[in-house]
Amino acid sequence: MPVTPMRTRRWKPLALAVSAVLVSLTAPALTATPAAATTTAYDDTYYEDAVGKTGTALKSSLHTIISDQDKISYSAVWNALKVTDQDPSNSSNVILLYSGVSRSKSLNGGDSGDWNREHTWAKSHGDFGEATGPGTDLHHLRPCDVAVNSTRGNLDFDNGGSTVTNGGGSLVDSNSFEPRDADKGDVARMILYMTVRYEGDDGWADLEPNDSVGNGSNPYMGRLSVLKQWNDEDPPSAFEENRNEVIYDTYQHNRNPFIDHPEWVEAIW
Ligand SMILES: [Ca+2]
Ligand SMILES: [Ca+2]
Repeated sequence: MPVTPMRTRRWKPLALAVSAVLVSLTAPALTATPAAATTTAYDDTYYEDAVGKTGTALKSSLHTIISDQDKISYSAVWNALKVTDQDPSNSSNVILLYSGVSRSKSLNGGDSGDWNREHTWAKSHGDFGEATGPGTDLHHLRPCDVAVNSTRGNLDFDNGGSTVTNGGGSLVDSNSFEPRDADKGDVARMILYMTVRYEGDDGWADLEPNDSVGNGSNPYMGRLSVLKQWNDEDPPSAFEENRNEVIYDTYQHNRNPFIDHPEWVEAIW
């Protein structure tokens, strides 16, 4: 894993540091363990004001911590997604949300067969659009097949429905969308990140989860009880953890706390 120069390295992947030392002591480096082994243990300096808290106190602390960030433009999101969502098995491709398809980075666009920028927190829920802010926040933006993105639309998330065409097992009905199993936890943690990051104190709507579907343009996303289940059923993967790291190191310099600490979902909700 490359060590990228950072603005302020308050968060340090302890396992990475330890493995680097071990590698230096046990040449040849080719025998080093895979990078995936570095994604579980770390030092919690980034979260030091939040550790030990629960409920609204935890949510408030996390809001303060993760609101210290840089932002990128919507046009810059294209190239950022080519880095954050690169296929680990093919550096020419990105992995698409909901379908799991690996597709050429160069097929970004709006035509059939292209991939585009999915707002996992639908931009109409709170009407934040594509201006720099929640509409360009990489923590919830993912490459997605154009047609699958259109099928998801601005639906809330819930279980059930009929099979989405080329959707990797995702389901849809009249008022909700269910991602394929491997993306369920990712979606839950992205949605809950947005609710903590956006609290109505910076000119954008206060985004909040609720247990409804059909939230329309209200700044809510459901269903919370289902998102909590999905967070449990699909824990953070190496892909998801790497994406969090790249956003922190290279782009926004803030983290999704629920990827680092999925247990904080239960601690707050
Ligand atoms: Ca997953
Ligand atoms: Ca909020």
